[in-house]
Amino acid sequence: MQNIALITGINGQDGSYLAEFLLERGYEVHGLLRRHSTVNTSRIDHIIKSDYHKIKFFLHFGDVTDSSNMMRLIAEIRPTEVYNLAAQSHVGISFEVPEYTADATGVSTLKLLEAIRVNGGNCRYYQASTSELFGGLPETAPQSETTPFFPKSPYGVAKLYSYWITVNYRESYNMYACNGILFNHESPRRGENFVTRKITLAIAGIIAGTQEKLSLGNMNAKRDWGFAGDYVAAMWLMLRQSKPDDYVIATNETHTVREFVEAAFAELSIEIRWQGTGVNEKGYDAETGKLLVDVNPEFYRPAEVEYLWGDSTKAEKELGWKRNVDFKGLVKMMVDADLQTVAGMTAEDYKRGRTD
Ligand code: NAP
Ligand code: F7E
Repeated sequence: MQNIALITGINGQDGSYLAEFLLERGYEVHGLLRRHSTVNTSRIDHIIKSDYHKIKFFLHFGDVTDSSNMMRLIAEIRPTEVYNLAAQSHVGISFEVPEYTADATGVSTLKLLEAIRVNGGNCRYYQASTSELFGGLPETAPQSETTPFFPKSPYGVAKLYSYWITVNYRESYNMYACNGILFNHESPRRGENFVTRKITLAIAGIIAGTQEKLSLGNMNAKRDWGFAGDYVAAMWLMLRQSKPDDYVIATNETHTVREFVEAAFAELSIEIRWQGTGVNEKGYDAETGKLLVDVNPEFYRPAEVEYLWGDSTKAEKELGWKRNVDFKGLVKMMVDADLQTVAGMTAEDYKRGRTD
């Protein structure tokens, strides 16, 4: 039987890696794409231009907030697997657009599950749940499938609804529906306003001479950062089990935002010397004394998740999942990619120039 996948959020970071992963495994892949006033398919253009397009890879205009659209697409495509990745996924911005976030990140999950149920309910369903569900209980770390939820943002609260409605449809209608509780995962395709990509893009801009310094918010926040390419494999593995369940996916390691900054500059052999605390904290090039990093309270959030550290023992045991890229490898991959695109050089070129 032909495996047919529908991916919502196909042009997002994870959607693009998942589409590649499934196409390589012989799937027919359908993706939901929102209409924009300018084309925003840069993460999947290489697939659109490949031999897969219109033979194994199909794009459909749609929006997860539109239930009639979901109903029709499920009826027409008849997917064997649905990966629901679409969301207003920025935690900070969810405080600016809380109601829309509730619709797109929360209630839309119900619309998609209902479209699947009404159309027979026999496909396998993956829900993009998140470590932001754990949010506000720092004393309970590392966080696993049994850690209590306490979201701290409109995004986290919307995802909490999505998590429970997925469990509810599994229990009420015997649907094969799973929650992947994924901790932060990054890549060179990460959106430019998430902190890791903001850091690596700023470093490339500083080296290219197009940006003066990097301004950040809370540098004490701790995150468990993995590589998005490793995490899409876990999504697929969740839908291969004899019964549906929920799994934490994480690296089991945590770092502060400040440590990410230090590690990224270290890829260019630049050591950061920190001075001051809070809004007065500044990071200087230890060798030249140039100001490279400062704090702008504009990037603080009304409520903050201070400490995320995942325990993915269950996924490792039951799914056989493991990460391939470690923290240092991830930082290097992102710095190298942005340096090449923005400054047209490699880290080695830069380091050679600095010592010449
Ligand atoms: P992303 O890069 O922001 O991608 C989000 C995708 O959702 C984009 O394709 C976006 O399309 C689409 N989308 C947004 N609103 C939509 C709507 N109303 N209708 C249809 N499509 C819509 O996010 P990501 O990092 O790939 O994350 C994928 C999913 O995993 C998200 O649900 C996110 O919340 C969740 N998650 C992410 C992480 C992480 O660390 N990356 C961790 C845990 C969970 P446009 O381009 O049109 O906006
Ligand atoms: O922030 C701090 C910020 O926006 C990480 C999403 O994929 O992962 C992501 O959510 C930390 C926070 O990711 C800046 O306050 C400091 O503590 O990169 P982020 P996030 O909020 O953890 C989860 C798992 C998801 O599910 C989400 O969809 O970094 N921080 N200074 C900053 N963050 C940003 N964005 N920009 C700053 O200037």
